[in-house]
Amino acid sequence: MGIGTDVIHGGQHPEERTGAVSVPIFQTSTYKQDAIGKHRGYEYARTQNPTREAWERCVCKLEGGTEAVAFSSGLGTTSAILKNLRAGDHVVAGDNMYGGTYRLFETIYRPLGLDFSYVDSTDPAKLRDAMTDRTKMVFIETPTNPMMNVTDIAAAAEIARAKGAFLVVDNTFLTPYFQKPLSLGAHAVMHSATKYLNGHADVVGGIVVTNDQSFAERIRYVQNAEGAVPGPMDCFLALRGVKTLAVRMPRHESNAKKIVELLVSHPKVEKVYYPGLEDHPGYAVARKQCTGFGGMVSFTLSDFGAVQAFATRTKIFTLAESLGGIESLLCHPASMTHASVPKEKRDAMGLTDSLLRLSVGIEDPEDLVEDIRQALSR
Ligand code: P1T
Repeated sequence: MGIGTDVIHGGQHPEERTGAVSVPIFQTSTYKQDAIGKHRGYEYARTQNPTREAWERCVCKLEGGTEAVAFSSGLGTTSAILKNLRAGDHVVAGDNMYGGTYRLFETIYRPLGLDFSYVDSTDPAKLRDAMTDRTKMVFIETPTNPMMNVTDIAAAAEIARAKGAFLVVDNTFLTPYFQKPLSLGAHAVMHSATKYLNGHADVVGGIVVTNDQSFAERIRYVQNAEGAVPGPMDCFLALRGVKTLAVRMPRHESNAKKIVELLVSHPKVEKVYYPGLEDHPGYAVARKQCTGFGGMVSFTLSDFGAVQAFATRTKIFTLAESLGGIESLLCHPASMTHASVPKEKRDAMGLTDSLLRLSVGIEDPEDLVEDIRQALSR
């Protein structure tokens, strides 16, 4: 089946008793057991919930894995993934990723004994050099938030596997509509489902998909033992949201391309970061491993003053954290999503105070282009 069919039907079937076409919201914390030791596969809702199972099965199908495990946020998912490691283990991570992921690594897991190295993973040689005998995991975003750096997933998988390490790819920006990391050799792919998967800016959630049996068993165990599970209502909303993924993603992308066209030709814009631009350093790799470039665009203006002014002038693009929803958002990463990354580190990767990030929504493209044009011109 194609992905346009799988987003709607993947892992779902009409409900047994009534034939309800939409998966019901099983809003219950527990289940009646027929006798001691005799239940119907459902004991307690942290452990099993039919709405959550449908959400997991659907995303599992989309990413082409064997098991998907849902959590109450993207960071909750990353945290559960790290629970596969032990004190003393080493993780090689990309030098640019969501600021909250960096904060989780540095302020929660480093004090617990995990060691992290951050490298420019767009260069396979640098990735290879960072691997040590203690490296158990390679963790990358591609494209990255917000610098849009592209890592060759197949090359990263080969490097990780050669050392017996696990490759985790955060696929939040492109979704399986445009990129399928498991098919390129990653062991696990994760999402902030808060973003494109749900797509409507009304749920916080996360999910990881794998085709590695022992990882699947461990992460399912962590889900129940630690308990950062999504509620049935959120799973229902995410399941409803993902049904339109195959309609939304091409529109996000075509709208983004129109904005990029304007930005690259505008005299007030200094630099545009979008992997679909032929002069983007990751263009060739993106062409090879993705079927599209997505709806995220970053760019710089002359200085922080210009950025501040721009952020107050847009009428459709709303200044807010988050991304991947149907509505267009504007973010200043240095003070918002990446404020927890030290300034020297931010500046070194180009994440300066002059950088803005756009999550291009699915509104009418003419309106979006006009909004950016008028905000730049005043
Ligand atoms: O917010 P949460 O659902 O916990 O997901 C964290 C996360 C993980 N990975 C990526 C690539 C992300 O972008 C995020 C969250 N990002 C934002 C809130 C943001 O505005 O960038």
